[in-house]
Amino acid sequence: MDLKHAGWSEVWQNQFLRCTKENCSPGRIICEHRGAYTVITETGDRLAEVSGHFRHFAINRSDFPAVGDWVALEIPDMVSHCLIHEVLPRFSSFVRKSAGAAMQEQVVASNVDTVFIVCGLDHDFNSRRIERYLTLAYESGAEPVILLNKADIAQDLDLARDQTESIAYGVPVLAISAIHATGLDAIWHYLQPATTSVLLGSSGVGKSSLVNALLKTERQKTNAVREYDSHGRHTTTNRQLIVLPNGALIIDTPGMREIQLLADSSSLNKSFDDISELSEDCSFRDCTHLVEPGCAVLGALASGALDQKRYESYLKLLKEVRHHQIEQDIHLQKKEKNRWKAIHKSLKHHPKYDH
Ligand SMILES: Nc1nc2c(ncn2[C@@H]2O[C@H](COP(=O)(O)OP(=O)(O)OP(=O)(O)O)[C@@H](O)[C@H]2O)c(=O)[nH]1
Ligand SMILES: [Mg+2]
Ligand SMILES: [Zn+2]
Repeated sequence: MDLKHAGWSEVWQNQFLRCTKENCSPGRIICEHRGAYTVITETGDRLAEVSGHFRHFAINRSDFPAVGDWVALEIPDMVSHCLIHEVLPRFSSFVRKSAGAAMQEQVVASNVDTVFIVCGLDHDFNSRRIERYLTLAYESGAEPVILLNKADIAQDLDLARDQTESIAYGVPVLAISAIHATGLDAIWHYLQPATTSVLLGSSGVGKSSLVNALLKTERQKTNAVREYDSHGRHTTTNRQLIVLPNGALIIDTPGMREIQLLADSSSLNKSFDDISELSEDCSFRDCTHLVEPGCAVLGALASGALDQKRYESYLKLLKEVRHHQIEQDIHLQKKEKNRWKAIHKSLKHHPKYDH
């Protein structure tokens, strides 16, 4: 396959030329299995694993390949697994905290141009969740677009659209119906050949249905949601990069149960543009907007200009951002301590320092 169809460009070519390992070819991760990956290469789709050297030097989970990554890999012959030696630097990545583990970041999708935040206009609709996804989308470096799916069964489509637009400044909000294939033209605008996008959202919002509508085939498995609360059944179980007929690439993902914020305050300020603008008028530069006199945010809250629920949501996410910052600092301190330990140990074995 010509890798241009998978998004390969001169920029990637230059990155690839920097790889030190010899006899490597470029490839793009299109699917992640337990410990193995499907990779698009010039000679077709191949199964690959990371090399022993790679595994040895990987520190975080996020160092491992993720769907969307470009990698340098060794293709031994036509039957054996390929060996991944390097992941080319990502220009954008959507990262979440993996369940359970402390400070383990998991890359959900990388090198994406557009993040589609998909909501279902059934019982799934939730402004607070959109704010959370938006913050993560800003953090990823990709452009967010909000898709309000299931417009065909929406009780009040205009209200949902207004509510969404009021919390997502300047972010495109598109109402669609995946199963009736309506509103898709507006989506195609973002799906240019060789660009990559990712579908994110809770289980059951219709991400796989949308992929099928774009492909005009039932390629992805879909499943009915629970009637009383519209919760999905976690039908899609792994992330997959799919090539659309026009040459655009789209990543279908499993619905996420909970997403914790791994973001810094600048991404939060982007998704809460209104609050960040207000805070410029606070009397204190480091105002927490909780109790301070002369706080413009509290002022707007009192006058009704700022919605109480949005304010609460902001505080909640801010707390998570701070928590993440502290965890990261501890992580860095630990890493630094280990580095010095290793240096001391090697110095001990150095003849000059032998006592
Ligand atoms: N009424 C209506 N139902 C839809 C629409 N899009 C999807 N659905 C239904 O919603 C259910 C869930 O759709 P999926 O595509 O499986 O959802 P998903 O987001 O991929 O879910 P996971 O793979 O579990 O994360 C299915 O029964 C779909 O038929 C739509 O536009 N309108
Ligand atoms: Mg799915
Ligand atoms: Zn304030």
